[in-house]
Amino acid sequence: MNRRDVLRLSLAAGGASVLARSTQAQDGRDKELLKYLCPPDGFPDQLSKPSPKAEPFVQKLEPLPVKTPVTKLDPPPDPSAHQLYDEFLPKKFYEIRETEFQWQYHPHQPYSNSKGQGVSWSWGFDGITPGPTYHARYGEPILVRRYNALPPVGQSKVTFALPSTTSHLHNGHTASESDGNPQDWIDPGEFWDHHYGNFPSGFDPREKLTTLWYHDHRLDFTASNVYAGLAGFYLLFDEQDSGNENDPNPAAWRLPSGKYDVPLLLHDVLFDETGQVVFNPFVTDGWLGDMVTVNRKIRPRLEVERRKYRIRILNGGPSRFYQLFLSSGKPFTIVTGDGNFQPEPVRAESIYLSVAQRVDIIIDFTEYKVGDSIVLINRLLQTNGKGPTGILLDPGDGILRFDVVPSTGPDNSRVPDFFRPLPTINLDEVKFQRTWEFDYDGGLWTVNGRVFDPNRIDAGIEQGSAEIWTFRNAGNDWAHPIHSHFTEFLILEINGKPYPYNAVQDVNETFKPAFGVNEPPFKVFMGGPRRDVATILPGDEMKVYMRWKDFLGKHVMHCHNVVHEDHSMMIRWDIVEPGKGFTGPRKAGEQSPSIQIRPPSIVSPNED
Ligand SMILES: [Cu+2]
Repeated sequence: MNRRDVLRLSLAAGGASVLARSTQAQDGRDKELLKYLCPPDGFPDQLSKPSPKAEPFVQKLEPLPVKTPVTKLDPPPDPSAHQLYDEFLPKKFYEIRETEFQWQYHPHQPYSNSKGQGVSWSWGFDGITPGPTYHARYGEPILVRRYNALPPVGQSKVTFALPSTTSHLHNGHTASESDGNPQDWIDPGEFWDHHYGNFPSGFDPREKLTTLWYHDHRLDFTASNVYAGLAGFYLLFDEQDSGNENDPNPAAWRLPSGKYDVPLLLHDVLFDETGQVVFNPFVTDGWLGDMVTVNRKIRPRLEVERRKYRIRILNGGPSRFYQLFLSSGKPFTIVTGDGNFQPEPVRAESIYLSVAQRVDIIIDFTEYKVGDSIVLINRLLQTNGKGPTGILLDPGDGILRFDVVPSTGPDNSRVPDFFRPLPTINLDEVKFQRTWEFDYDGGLWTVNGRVFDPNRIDAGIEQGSAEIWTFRNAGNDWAHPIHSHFTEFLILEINGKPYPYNAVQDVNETFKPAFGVNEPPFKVFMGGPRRDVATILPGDEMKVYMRWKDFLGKHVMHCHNVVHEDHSMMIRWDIVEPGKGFTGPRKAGEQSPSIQIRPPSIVSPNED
């Protein structure tokens, strides 16, 4: 009997579930009842009506605009509304508006009209999707005032999403009140101030991040609102990753910069025959589109000079996982995973990207000739929203074509051999060990058997402490990309095997025969030793180390298959004062997860 059977029996014994009784007559009646609880059976396969055809690689990808600051905000921000405001006084102010508009996904009909204008109703920031890119710097705090300028319910042309919004800076080291917590939504006509301190956790330079993104996080409507277009990039620079490949400062790494630093946001989208975006909120498995878009353009092409580029790839979801390759078969040079610089560049032929994961890669197009075309392809087969199959398609779907053109000047960019060390793991800081089991119960996605309640605190975490969390996927045919706000995961163990700290070649870590392939004949980068998305494939268990510094307040941890998050795979955790940590609800007889002694199963990777 597996754990889920146990759960069913225990529910039945308590009379709590109409789904768990066993007689056949009962089963029939329960099925009848089920239609009132769950989406009705017999939904057409969501991809049974494919999107209208769109010729690939016909539209040229243009650079995303960079957000510019304003001189002042009226009314001025309220310092008392923010933690550490005086310590991190904003040096720049921004205003951004969430708006509705018609977007051009593709220049041909039906995606555009006869005049060549895009017809797809969309949401975004300042009239575009993805929204403008923030270029932020460590040591330069900013304040972003975000207006909800969407039409009210009933007037919006995007009918599947809710014009009630909150904007999360994915993995910013951000105080609760500026984090875009799912509860902190605003309605049309309202605004919210986000204070971004742009300092590394605990002022530890090893905690610095680079490629972040912002996206809607509205309670119960994250999937629909992000899918409608509410997402964009937030890039952090410092004196090493300075954003200037000609930087005379000897500390600067001089990675490809400016127009040679290209963020790419992937979303898979389904369209109807008139070119409008289709989304069904009653499909709770997850949502797939058959048109992979890059910066909300269907299969574009990017002209690249024959020189080095930094390409930042983000999987914006809602539910698709990718396994990326280059059509040339050449390996990627990977420099970051989930916004964390790898200690050293990693070479791998393939990149595994679950929802919300990012990689920064360097492609040196001098390895190709002018006139060459190289296609970024996805080979991972996924047939429903629950998770990928593990089967690799041959040759796979082309997402983006790089067309090599002559270089226009010298390439002074470099790729250093070493970036920065990872933050240390100090097990003496550990106050609690907690286990989170991700499952599917009674038609909903659950964490430890419960659905999200924004008023229930599932973990009280002491400010300044560390904890060890275990993520367990109780299912055998779905995958969960687990994301916790505010702080990063340092991986300790995957499926009982110690994870090599400072792993330079983080490859093939969870591939197993049961998941479709034996040992793949190439290296796969799965995210690196430090990440903010812990992907647990069927049956996986991952043990991670995390530490919380600087702020107090409420945050969340959730599945970043955002359809799972909305239905309702999320927990609330709060950072509380030192010495006041606590556990969430416990089953009768269950021990407190707090520990006084070092867990015997784990040896600190810093020690030898
Ligand atoms: Cu999930």
